[in-house]
Amino acid sequence: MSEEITFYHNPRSRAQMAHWMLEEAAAPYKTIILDFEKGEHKTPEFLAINPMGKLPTIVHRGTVVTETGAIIAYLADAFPEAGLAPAMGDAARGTYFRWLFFGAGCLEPAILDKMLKRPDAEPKAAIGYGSYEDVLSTLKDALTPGPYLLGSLFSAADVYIGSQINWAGMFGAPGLKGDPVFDAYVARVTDRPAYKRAMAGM
Ligand SMILES: N[C@@H](CCC(=O)N[C@@H](CS)C(=O)NCC(=O)O)C(=O)O
Repeated sequence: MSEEITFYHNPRSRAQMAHWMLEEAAAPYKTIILDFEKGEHKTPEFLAINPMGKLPTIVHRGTVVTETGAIIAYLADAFPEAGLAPAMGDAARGTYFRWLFFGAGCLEPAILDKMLKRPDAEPKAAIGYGSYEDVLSTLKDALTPGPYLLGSLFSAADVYIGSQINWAGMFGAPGLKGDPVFDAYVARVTDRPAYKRAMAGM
């Protein structure tokens, strides 16, 4: 079984987060770029791998992993020598999972609803992320004093949350760029060599 990961990628997509994580984990991988314009992500061959026809997608040891948060968490566990997740049994793993799932279940839908100018859904109590403002202030508290979501330990959760805060800030989501906590966090995580390698390779 090949140790090399096959990484289905498109640089103008969420796959950038997986790319950064592959670099952080120092994982062996080969990249296959799928061109959205040409519909390469909707071919029968790719749909047989990921029936959603979406990126990122990885295949490792014959196993398909989709969903950006799952890929990031999987890679942290598959390459433990990179030290990107608290060890099994460590209570900090609870905090780590908390922010990983917050990234997928709260931050991402809150950002997308805001950027797509969707009207606030009702009833608030049934909306998993509550409100955009609550999501941002919760994250701001989690990053204070920082420097990372797990305090002094940089983890895969920072790859996921940091990517989203960076991306959403660049595209003008309110409350991010210009905020001292988020600005310092984004500057810190995007200064990492693995981030720079991923962005240079796109
Ligand atoms: N829930 C997925 C979403 C993946 C996703 O929507 N990817 C977009 C690119 S950012 C995509 O592949 N879009 C192509 C399409 O649906 O046609 C995840 O978190 O990875």
